Amino acid sequence: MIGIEELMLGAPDRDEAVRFARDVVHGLSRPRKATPPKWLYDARGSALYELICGQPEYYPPRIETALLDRHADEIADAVGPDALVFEYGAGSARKTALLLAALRRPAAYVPVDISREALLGAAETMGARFPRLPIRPVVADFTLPVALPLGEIPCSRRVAFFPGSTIGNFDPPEAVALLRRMALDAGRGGMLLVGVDLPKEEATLVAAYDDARGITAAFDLNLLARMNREIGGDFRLSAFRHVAVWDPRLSRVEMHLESREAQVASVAGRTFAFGMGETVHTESAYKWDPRAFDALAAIAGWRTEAAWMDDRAWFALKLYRTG
Ligand code: AVI
Repeated sequence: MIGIEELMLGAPDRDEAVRFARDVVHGLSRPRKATPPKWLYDARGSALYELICGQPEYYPPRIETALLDRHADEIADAVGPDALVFEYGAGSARKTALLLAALRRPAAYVPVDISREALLGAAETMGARFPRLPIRPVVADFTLPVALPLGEIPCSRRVAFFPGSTIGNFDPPEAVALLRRMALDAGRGGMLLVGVDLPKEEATLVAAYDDARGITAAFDLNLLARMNREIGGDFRLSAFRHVAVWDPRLSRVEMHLESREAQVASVAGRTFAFGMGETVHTESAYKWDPRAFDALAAIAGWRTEAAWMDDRAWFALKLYRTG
């Protein structure tokens, strides 16, 4: 395989368990229990997320893929030749193949992901698909500040690709901080192509995060199984249920694990009481009005370049340029 060299930035596995335990203890000690969504994505969580993407209720991947497909030439024209594409949280990188196939002579691909296995799998698939493309996987937690070694790779411009509406999983101040880091990584003349899920009818949104087959419920409950496995938890999974709610005031869908009974559970050497009906907030998925998202991106240093939307205005692909 040509051009795949893995770079390890950040902490090895043991430190990850320490960070997981610290986040869980901190999150379950709050008056309103909540845990950072990134811990949903262990190997099983990532596999379940892939299944979620195939559920009929979970519309974002289908619409985003269709938008990338339909507007590939316009995107390639706007980006120009010899661009380096970097991707925070690359995962399976399926949509990236569409982008790289559309671009003219892409200079390199730099996927960044916390999961070494997922990253190397994606790098191999992409290497087979684009044998002449230099691929530089970086193992790192992109939710923490990481300096990417992008300056060493010759290219005409750097393009951050952030599909899937993953930006919606960050509270607005965190989203600004992340977009700002992408702007710094992209540098002068850099671009950002980002998938943004838009507000819509409540029933559609709730169904997307609580599918009939229960895959999203299994994804959410897997967080408790992960705590049991990795940091000494004793949660009974049957004593909790997955709930998805739409908060129109904050324009976000929230995922919660709700305690079915009054109970006590231990994890990471600490004991926590749960009232009947009490919840742990495990993920938010903000649905951004397109103009409000432009304003958010502007705070982070991005100027609007172009946008593409489906007919129902459910999802947008937005292209920005550094100022
Ligand atoms: C990864 N992220 C964009 C998904 C979303 O839609 O917020 C995660 C997800 N959680 C439940 N379903 C999908």
